[in-house]
Amino acid sequence: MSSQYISRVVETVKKRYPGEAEFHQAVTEVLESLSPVIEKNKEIEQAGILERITEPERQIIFRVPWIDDAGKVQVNRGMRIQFNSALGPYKGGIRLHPSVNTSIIKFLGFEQIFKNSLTGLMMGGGKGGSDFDPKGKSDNEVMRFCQSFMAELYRHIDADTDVPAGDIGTGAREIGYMFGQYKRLKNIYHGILTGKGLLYGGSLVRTEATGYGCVYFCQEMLKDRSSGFDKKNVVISGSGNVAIYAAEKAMSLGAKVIAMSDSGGYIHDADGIKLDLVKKLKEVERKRISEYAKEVKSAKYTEGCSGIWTIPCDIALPSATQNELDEAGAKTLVKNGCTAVAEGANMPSTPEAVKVFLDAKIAYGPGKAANAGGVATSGLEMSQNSQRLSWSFDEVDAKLHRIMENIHETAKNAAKEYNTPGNLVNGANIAGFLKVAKVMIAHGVI
Ligand code: NDP
Ligand code: 2IT
Repeated sequence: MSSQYISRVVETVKKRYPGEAEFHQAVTEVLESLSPVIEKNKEIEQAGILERITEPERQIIFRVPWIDDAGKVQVNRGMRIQFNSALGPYKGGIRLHPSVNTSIIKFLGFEQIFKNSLTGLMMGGGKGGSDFDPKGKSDNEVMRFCQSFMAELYRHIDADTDVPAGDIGTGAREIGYMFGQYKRLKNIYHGILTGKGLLYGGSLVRTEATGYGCVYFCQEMLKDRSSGFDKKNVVISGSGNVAIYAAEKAMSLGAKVIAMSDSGGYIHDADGIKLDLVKKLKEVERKRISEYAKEVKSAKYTEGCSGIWTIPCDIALPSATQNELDEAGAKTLVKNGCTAVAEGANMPSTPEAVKVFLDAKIAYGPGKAANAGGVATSGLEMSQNSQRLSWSFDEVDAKLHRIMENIHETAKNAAKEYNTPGNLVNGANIAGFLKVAKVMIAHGVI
């Protein structure tokens, strides 16, 4: 009965949004976990919760025209998907990457509903973005794009309505330009974005939060196996915001990070990655990771991304992008002795890869649980903005740490309660979903 309900809703989503492969993947993965919950709570089907939770409350798609440095008019497509506001204002990042389309933003927005629910903070789920590519653009071009993007988006967001933040391609620079344009258009100075600079309302630890949080989550999984990060070899894909601070925290706990990557390829440094150099290359100079191997003798650069999973390691933290770790990669990781995978990125493992990890019974933390530290700290930034106060680094870090411990505990307990002990995919989906479903029922059919 419950599985018929689930297949019916999955089929409706596929029919309504043909060709949106990533969105279908995310919906299927979450809904397939929910069968025992729907069996036990009949009012979920009666209230049409699955039909409603898979349909965004609002989708805004808009033109973003801007003028490049050569004086030529460029046009990108901007969007914001306000997916679910049962638990609070829509909350989620803005992705700037040429691959952005409605499927990608919808999958991210859908995942965000359950992730935000797991944080225990009052935030709904949403996501936005554009197919604009910040790579190779001048600061002025990025500024003109961000101003044009916000010239439409400002109508649809507010501190208690929808609060965007960073994601791939959107960092401190882009958030600054977007904040400035919002303030100018609305003549209001308040927390309409998170990930803001520390001088204008940002929170300490937000920059580090997703990476640190991912490592805190992984630590909890390892504790259950009487293990930890000390002296472990760690492979991290990506070399952006999430990857860099996952590496920093893993190293501070005694691990050796031996590989990182970007969309061009990966570096393997058996002596341990020199993170200061990665930060300089990526955060300051915006260069390619291949430059690392030119400066460090012990490092080898290999073109292409998927090979990174062939490097033997104890712990893998995929922190670049969706579907970057496939079945072959997962099998190789397990064969080479990897005992823990915690996802810094959103949906980096394909469904086949997830199955390999679950079947092998290694510690596996899905993105919506393991990378929730970023949005959780965004929630803390919103709290500080509302109070007009700034908390210290240690205070925010301690709160983040506690939230990640709680998410792990919550997912673990839900997995146990619904008869799949140790399966944090089911646990995170069930726990994240139940809270939203109960509130949607309380709010009536809207
Ligand atoms: P950044 O833009 O800072 O870095 C992204 C990194 O991933 C870069 O190294 C980039 O390489 C690589 N990458 C991006 N797209 C691809 C691709 N198609 N193939 C291979 N590599 C790619 O983004 P973040 O670090 O912020 O985001 C990384 C992941 O973490 C994303 O999945 C994001 O959704 C997720 N996430 C981010 C949070 C945050 O707070 N920032 C919070 C929770 C999750 P290159 O430079 O060559 O493009
Ligand atoms: O995927 C994510 O959780 C983010 N990009 C962060 C969202 C946020 O609002 O901080």
